[in-house]
Amino acid sequence: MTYSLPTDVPVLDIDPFGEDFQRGPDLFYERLRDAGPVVFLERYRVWAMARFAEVHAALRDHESFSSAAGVGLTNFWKEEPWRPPSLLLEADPPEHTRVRRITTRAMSPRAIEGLRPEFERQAEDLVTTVVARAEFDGVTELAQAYPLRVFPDAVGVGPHGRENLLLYGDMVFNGFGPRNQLFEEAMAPGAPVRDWIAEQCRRASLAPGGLGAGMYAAVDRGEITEDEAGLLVRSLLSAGIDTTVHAIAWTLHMLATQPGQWAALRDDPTLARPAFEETLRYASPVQLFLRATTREVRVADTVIPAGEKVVCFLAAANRDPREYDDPDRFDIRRRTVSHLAFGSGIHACVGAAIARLEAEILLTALARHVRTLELAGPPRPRRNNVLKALARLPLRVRAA
Ligand code: 4MI
Repeated sequence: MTYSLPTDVPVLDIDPFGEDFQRGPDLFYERLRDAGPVVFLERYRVWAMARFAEVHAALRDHESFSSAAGVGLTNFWKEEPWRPPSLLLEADPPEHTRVRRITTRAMSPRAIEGLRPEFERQAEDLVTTVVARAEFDGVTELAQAYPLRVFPDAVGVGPHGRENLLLYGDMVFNGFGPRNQLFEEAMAPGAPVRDWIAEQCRRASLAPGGLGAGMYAAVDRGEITEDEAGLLVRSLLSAGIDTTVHAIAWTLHMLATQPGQWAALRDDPTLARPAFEETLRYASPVQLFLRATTREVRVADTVIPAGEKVVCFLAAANRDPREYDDPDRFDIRRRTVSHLAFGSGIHACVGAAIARLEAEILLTALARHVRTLELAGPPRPRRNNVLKALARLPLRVRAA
């Protein structure tokens, strides 16, 4: 079969799911932004936007840019998804609105603030342990250990088998990409992992009072079905671990490699939240998501036809010099008013406040207990189809 390429739009041979790109995306992002407000990626035959203004506008225009065809490369209108679609992430209004309301309510500011005492206890415990060890891996011992303790507890998942959450997260985030080697390797653990997740999503598995039980409370109010509640718990378990793991890992990375930034946080722990926010802008964990056009959509001077997938490069938008002053400078005192790491519009991250609470508490505990923070060896990136991920982050700390 031969395809024609669109005319009047830059056609690029960049592969955002390839090894070169994932090893160092920054120059690719610059090329994508500079090529124009909208480009066409030949290899996957998808459209793409990498500038802040266009990505922001597309995320807010859910009527033109649908999520119901999936937010990965697979177009659910044409191809089979690897798992039943998420009711939240991979849905449009009005279906999305009905279930989004339930998750928003379960994660109200009051409910989240209620998590603080236990989150603080766990942070204190973990930070004391790593400080006593002096050298440790920031990825496994802090960035994974902390969310893996506090988040499943908050959802109401039992203590056993939590390693399955990381294996499942690998499936979810590599599953947004093409069926490349990363995709296949992530899916390899297969049914045992997916069955474990499905089991945790059942009403009987979830501790009373947790976020998971909150989804089933909506069943009892007659708002959703038992199966829908299970899928909403699946969303919590899909979205709630890897994203925060790598956001925290990258915050540690930035602080360990920029001593002035670490010193600023240590001397003023109220910079914990701004430090996390600046990391989200600078090293956005979710690098990209896609939308699908529901009709012909004009972007700048280009008309994208209906039914087309469009890559929204969140991470590139967050480094757009058209939006940010000196965007490649990491500065925790920068007052970032808005970044797109949590998305924007009706699909904006429903768990953002929990991620921020985890980060604030963990970084505050570090600032209190640690005097010096530095690399104890070379960090190792971890390839992933959509996440900016770290495999290893050797750290050395001296106690305060
Ligand atoms: C932004 S990451 C993410 C969000 C939602 C889901 C998975 C990943 C889901 O399954 O709903």
